Amino acid sequence: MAVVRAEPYDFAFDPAQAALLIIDMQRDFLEPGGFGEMLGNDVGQLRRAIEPNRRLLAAWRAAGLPVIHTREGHRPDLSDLPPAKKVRGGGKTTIGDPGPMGRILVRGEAGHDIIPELYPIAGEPVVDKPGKGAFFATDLEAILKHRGVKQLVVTGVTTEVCVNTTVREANDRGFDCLVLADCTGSYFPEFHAMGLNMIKAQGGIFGWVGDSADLIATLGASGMK
Ligand code: C5J
Repeated sequence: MAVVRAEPYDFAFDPAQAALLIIDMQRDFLEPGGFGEMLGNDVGQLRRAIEPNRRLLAAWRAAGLPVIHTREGHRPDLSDLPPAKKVRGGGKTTIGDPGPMGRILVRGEAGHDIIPELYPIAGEPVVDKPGKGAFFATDLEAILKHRGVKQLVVTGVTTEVCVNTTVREANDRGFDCLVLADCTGSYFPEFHAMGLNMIKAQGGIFGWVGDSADLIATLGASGMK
């Protein structure tokens, strides 16, 4: 057991029971010219999380600990896309329509895939999820259970949407979540801050919030790097 500095109090990190869960670091959300930018969002707000994630992923892989990636998206026939999600926002271009990097949020399309900087390697499961939460309609819980995982280090985008939803789902299932502030991001800085506040409020009602440098130092100090 090692201690990682976090809020609202230090996180008792047990590498034997921990997995890194990287949420939706997909090209359409993060890359200039993608769907996120097409909607008028500043992708720079998300891109600042790439380098901290890249450093953490390298240290985590070097320590030999499990990594799981998620992608938000739908089957090409859109049979798993709720009609309400299809029309939400009332935009001209919605999920499943042709977008700048292929059909928007459709599995197999370029924009749906994970950015090259954090691309999964062999042995790292990729969980394709139709919703915001990574546990809804996926086999994530089974994957974690079979590997004996009880703690999740959670990173990715966006802080207030898919990261927050997943952390809440994980918390209700009995997982301890450490969310890394510098490895998460939102198009809206105020939502990023508030999304993290909501996790760590009331004595860590959904989990802990920390920083990648402290976790990497802990990985190094315990001889796992
Ligand atoms: C995620 C979204 N990944 N903001 N999706 O947060 O729609």
